[in-house]
Amino acid sequence: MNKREAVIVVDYQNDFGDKNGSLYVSWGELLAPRINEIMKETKAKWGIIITSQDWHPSNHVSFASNFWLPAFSLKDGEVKWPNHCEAGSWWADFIKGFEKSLVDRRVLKGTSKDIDSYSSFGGKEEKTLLSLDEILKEYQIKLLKIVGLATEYCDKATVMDALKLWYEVEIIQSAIAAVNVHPNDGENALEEMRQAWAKILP
Ligand code: VGL
Ligand code: ZN
Repeated sequence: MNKREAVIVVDYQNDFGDKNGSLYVSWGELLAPRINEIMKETKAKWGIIITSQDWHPSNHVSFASNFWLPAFSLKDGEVKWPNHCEAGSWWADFIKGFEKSLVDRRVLKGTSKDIDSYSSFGGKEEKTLLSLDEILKEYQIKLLKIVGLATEYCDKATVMDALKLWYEVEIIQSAIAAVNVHPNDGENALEEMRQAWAKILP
């Protein structure tokens, strides 16, 4: 039998995929058909689909506005972002065209004021408070297919955590996109993931 697999759809949310989103990732909204296709392939093999969502309070530690700093400034070596993905807002909802009816489980992350998590593994399911790792163990999942946004932040952090937890990891290049605050950030992140033994698939 094949290894049980899951698709992790990372932060496929309006703030990253709407042209007026505060952290718009170019082409982000165009990934929906490809992400849907990957989800269907996995479901056909009895795999499961899990989403993560950035879900921040308005006083969140990652927001530049809470330090009276301009967006994208560095503080203690970390990027401070424009306000994004505020819990319950339309901006935190899934991007149009994404087939949310295929989703089995949802985790939310960055939900408390002082804690941020780029990685989906920092997320918890709202009702059960189960972590992503606990959910995956429940289904005996061994192989993860990572899709969603953005390549060099939440995708990379999720891939690195997954590898540390001994999952087999595939990242699907046609189903991710980079913010590119600096021009080659996306490319560099892919190279780092490759060197950490993630499989990069077209
Ligand atoms: C993300 C910046 C801030 C992401 C989340 O989903 O990649 N990037 N919060
Ligand atoms: Zn965030």
